[in-house]
Amino acid sequence: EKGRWDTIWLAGLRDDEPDTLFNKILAGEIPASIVKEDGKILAFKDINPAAPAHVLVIPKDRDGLTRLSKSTPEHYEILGRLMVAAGEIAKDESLGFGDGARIVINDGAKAGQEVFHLHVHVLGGRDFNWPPG
Ligand code: IU
Repeated sequence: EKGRWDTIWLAGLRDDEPDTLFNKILAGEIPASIVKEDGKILAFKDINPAAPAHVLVIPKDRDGLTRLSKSTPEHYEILGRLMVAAGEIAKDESLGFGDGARIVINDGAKAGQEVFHLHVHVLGGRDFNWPPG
């Protein structure tokens, strides 16, 4: 079976950080419920949802983006794609989103980041508090 890497040009060439489990999802080696995909991004349901609707949006090529604070102007394009995809998902009623979503990036372990492959959390289907915990 063909892996998802097939669509990724120059994948990982600028990135020598350790792989994460998200690479196995990208490779189709562990199952994920995929809700959106194009050549650059993948969105899938969080395996341990923190809200009735909880989707993660990731770049297929991590390209050094273990966390958001590693981003540089070279990442403008992929970061825009991630944000637009997150906004589209956030209004998708078929996924359980309604009027309002919490869109979160945890940057670093202290902020709760566990998987060091940049991901945008799109949470919905309930009310959210501010400030976040
Ligand atoms: P965090 O921002 O790094 O804490 O978020 C990681 C998320 O990835 C967390 O919500 C996990 O439930 C989720 N996740 C997943 O959906 N599938 C996986 O195989 C793994 C983590 I590993």
